[in-house]
Amino acid sequence: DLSPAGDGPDSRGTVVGSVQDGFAAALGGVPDGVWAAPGRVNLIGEHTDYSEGFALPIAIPQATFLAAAARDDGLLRLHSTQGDGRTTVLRTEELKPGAVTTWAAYPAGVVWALNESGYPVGGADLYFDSHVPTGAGLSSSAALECVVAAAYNDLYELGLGPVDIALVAQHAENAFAGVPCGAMDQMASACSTAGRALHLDTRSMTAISIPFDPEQAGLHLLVVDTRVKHDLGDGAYAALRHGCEAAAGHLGLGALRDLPAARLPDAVRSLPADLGRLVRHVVTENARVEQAVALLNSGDIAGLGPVLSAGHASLRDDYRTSCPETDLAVDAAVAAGALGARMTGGGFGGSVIALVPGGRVAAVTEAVTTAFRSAGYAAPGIFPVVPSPGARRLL
Ligand code: GAF
Repeated sequence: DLSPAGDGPDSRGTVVGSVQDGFAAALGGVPDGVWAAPGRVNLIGEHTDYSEGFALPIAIPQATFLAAAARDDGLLRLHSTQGDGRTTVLRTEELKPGAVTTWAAYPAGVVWALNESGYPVGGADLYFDSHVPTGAGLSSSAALECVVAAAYNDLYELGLGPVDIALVAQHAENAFAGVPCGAMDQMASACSTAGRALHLDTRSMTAISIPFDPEQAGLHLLVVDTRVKHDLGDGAYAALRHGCEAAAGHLGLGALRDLPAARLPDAVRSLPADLGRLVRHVVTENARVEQAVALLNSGDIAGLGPVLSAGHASLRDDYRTSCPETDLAVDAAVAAGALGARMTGGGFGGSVIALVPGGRVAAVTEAVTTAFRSAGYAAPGIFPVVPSPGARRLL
């Protein structure tokens, strides 16, 4: 189990030293380097990436850190600060989908995916310290995958760019760990830059970074971790993906991305109700990404608020991936002065983001905490995030 080491932003200097020390104690010797890859929140564009649509994520300060050294004997030795104290030892040539069922499937999957994708790589000693909360919808698995891909890229001089790193990481998650996710999380973890959001087109896999500095506009982006653990591998996510693919098939489209907004009412009428509401979410959500991008490009960050709230309503009513805890966090945040709020990530629990004027941060935090207490829910984790850099070498 990789539970979070802390909720606060990482102190880079401290973490680099501690993963070097952890590496020496658990695996022996000195690492060749230290890398980091972040988790993410998605501003808007949820459940669109497997319909070849658009998204607008940012990387968050919470990252997974990795001290790594190449090995020339084909062994892959994996150890995590958040693990059970044991080192997982695998042989790279024996890796195959389904063979690893613990957290180690994500890093081992990347090594397998590199070899599968025509990048011959060998073993390594890998020591992890993850500061991305798990099961919180903040992409802890993408961070784990991307940090391994970034380290291997340097250790084995593969010459991969950030998009290549993201796609290898996604391949690992899809084919090795067996989770049918889209590419948004890995693209956010691999390609983000500080102070910017990533306008993602998941058909062309282009990622254009646009300035996003809420603090300059007197605003804060708060994350509310509802503590309701979500799990993309539990079947509900795959069912949604299949629903979108089936709807596209009914409509004679390659992907829902290709349905123009003007044809939406007819398309919804022609489909069974369960598929129609999925289509309505995807088409309107893609439009909300374009709306949000236009707002950011014109410097109107506050204007994002209503777009976030409209996105949540669509996930709650049409896509049905919210849950009572995320709905309560959104409603309480908005009632206490947030300009807008929505669940972020896969849903069925996980986290909410809220765009909050500086003067209302304390009130929103208090209101959400009180609402959770009154409802008998576990205390949420509430913390601010800023747009942070993607996967990178620290040492
Ligand atoms: C999860 C998936 F991993 C992403 O690919 C994306 O589909 C997201 O849910 C929903 O937008 O994080």
